[in-house]
Amino acid sequence: MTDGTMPDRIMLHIDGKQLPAADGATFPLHNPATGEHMGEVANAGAVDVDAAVAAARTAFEDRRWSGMRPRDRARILNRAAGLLAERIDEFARLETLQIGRPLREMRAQLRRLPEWLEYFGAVAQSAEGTAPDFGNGYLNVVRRVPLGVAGLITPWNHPLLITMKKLSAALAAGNSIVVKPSELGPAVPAALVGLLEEAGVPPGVVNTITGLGATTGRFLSEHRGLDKLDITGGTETGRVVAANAGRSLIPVTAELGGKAPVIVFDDVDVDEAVAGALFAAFIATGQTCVQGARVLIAENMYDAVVSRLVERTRTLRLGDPLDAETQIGPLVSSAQREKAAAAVDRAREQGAIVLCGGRVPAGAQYAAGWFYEPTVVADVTDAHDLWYDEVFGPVTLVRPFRDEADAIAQANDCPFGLAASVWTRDVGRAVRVADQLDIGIVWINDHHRIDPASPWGGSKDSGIGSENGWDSYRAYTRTQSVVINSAAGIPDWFGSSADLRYS
Ligand code: TXE
Repeated sequence: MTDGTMPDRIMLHIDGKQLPAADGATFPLHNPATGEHMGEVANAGAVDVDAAVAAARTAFEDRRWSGMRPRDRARILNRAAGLLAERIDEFARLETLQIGRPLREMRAQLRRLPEWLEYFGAVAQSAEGTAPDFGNGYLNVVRRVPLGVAGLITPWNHPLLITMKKLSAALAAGNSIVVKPSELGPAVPAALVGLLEEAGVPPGVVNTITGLGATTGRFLSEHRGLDKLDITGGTETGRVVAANAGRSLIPVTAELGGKAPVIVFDDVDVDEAVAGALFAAFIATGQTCVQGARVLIAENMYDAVVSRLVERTRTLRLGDPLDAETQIGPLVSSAQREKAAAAVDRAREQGAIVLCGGRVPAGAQYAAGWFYEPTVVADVTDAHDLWYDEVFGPVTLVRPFRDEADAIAQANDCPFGLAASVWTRDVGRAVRVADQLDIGIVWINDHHRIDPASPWGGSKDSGIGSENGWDSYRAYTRTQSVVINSAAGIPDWFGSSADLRYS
């Protein structure tokens, strides 16, 4: 439970109980806008991870949740959706305090989240098995059964949204869960467990272990008591977690980095294209895996779009993320700001031109937080690091393209393949371009849009599998094939008259 103020202590939640780490270890949580120390977070060690996995295993095996009818699970998930809807403002405030994203963004995002619980509750109720034709004398029933215990490792950039995407599919399918939220955004995922239990999810079914990636995250992903790993994070972390899943021979879903192109054709209005590019590039201070990080513009309108984009980028309002007028908050941490600043400095060194931003803003109000000006970089070539590397901050680049084929080639020239947006009024062109992009999510005349029913995942270094939709529900189940002999007598293979059905 929360009233929107940050608790002094964020605890582990294991088997329905709020607990400190067994060895009492904690780590501090700082407000990224002010640098203020907000509280201490329990730092789970190996013993705590074992306890959380064991609680989830017991809950799974005694069938307190997995054995419930999908309809009854859905009823509880719907109740949780109702409770969450009542607490959006408190949760949004907590998200803003811990990660520095403007409150108006957090409110808009969190208002949608009850839909994930409702959607996956409905999926669970309508999921059906199959009955393949096995041949005469047999009935084959293929059921979908939950996997068991799922380990969810979540990041800081959308702490509740990403936890919710994974958790609602996993829970609806009947699994038990251990969540390891990011050390930079643990408060809301931790508060969510209490809300789920209040709605009727039995204790032990959802457990939260807060802690650092290199210790708690590693212990969880190496744990042999899991049946599935699901991570959103950086690509290198994803490789480590996927390798651990491989060692345990369990399935993994990984939603990792991105470098989304925003492809602007010359049949769109300059102001609309610029509004789209700003939205793509600077929501969440650019800290999203689908950030519009490469704005590719038809060469005959390049100058017009770039000058308007720079003009509008300069007017974005940086400031206190709790202020309703603020459009750009701080970055989440000093490390994240250093990463953005280093990427821009390197681009400068390599010959790119910084058109606006590219520095820490001046002013006393920014001194204590991790602010960085929204930045637009031009003249980036494919010999520059900025062309390929994910910055994960308020930095985008602009580059012209000659024609449709050149736009597609530039968009695909990327180690990542998570998302893209295509801006054009020509339907045929939109379809042709989408078809040739090796990219998991393609928006036409929009960006960032998400729905619980719509798959979310990428190709190449952007990960494996997808969140949302039926596929993600199925990825939290496995098949069990039940083959029923319907013959009148039991066959006797080694008897005097072997049954020909076996030959
Ligand atoms: O992510 P990490 P960080 C990218 C983005 C960002 C970079 C680093 O480019 O700059 O990653 O951010 C846990 N075993 N994205 O350091 O470390 C960690 O505790 C198991 C993209 O915050 O990948 C956290 O819970 N777990 C992205 C989660 O992994 C480990 C979102 C993600 O943290 C672990 C965030 C380990 N060895 C960052 N090491 C997106 N796709 O949206 C860390 N973790």
